[in-house]
Amino acid sequence: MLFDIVTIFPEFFASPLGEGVLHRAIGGGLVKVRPVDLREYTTDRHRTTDDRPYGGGEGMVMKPEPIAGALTALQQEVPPGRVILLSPRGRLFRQEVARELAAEPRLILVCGRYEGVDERIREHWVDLELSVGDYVLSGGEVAALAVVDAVSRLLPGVLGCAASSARDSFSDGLLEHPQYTRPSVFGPWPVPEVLLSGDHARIARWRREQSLRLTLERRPELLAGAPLTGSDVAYLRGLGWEAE
Ligand code: 9D3
Repeated sequence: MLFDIVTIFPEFFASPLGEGVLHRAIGGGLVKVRPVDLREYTTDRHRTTDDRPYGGGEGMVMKPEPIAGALTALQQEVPPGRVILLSPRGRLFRQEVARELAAEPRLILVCGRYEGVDERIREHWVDLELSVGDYVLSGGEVAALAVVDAVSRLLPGVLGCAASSARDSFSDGLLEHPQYTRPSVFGPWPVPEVLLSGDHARIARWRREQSLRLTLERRPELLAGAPLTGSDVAYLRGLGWEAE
């Protein structure tokens, strides 16, 4: 899968793409990431990418011509990519969106800066607008990295079988159960006895109940979209859960 990232900070991506799972996926040829320097598509002496907003007001707006120039050049290549604008106004990027995007051969991610991009880019060039959450970032670059990372780990071969993304939290719609490793007693704190019991059915049930309890406590809205068994529902009701 190919990700093109249109940005005024192409160097931003070097270190995150040079470590860990993404680094190996790129090295193995499963993922290709190309930061595209927006300034290469400016035509003035100062390589200007932003300008003042019509109508007045604070801050600067990204000019349309360099972005349109970059997208025109990129879309000459085969296969064409879906153009995604990272923006605080976008659809919330969730695991479900990552799964949809993992089916594409190519994504072109456009990182905004300043107060935003000229609306005509959104209207005529952008296929999908994504936000990574309700907090203010300095620009789309950190969000673009989140998209590249979350989508890449869903591609066949990127994770080993042992780490398969099918077992990730969120793939079953619940928060993950607590994990422990050695030592079995750390200071005054022992590992829950059930995990040392060797009783795999009991361990599985304990983990499921922990997932359900944590999800009810911290993210109860997730329960409505999670596939729950009859015994899950019984357990949750015992904790006072009332499904709508
Ligand atoms: C003053 C109004 N602000 C909108 C909330 C302006 C503004 C703030 C920050 C406009 C752009 C930005 C830069 N942020 C992004 O480009 C961005 C973002 C984010 O800030 N939060 C969550 N997801 C994303 S994706 C791109």
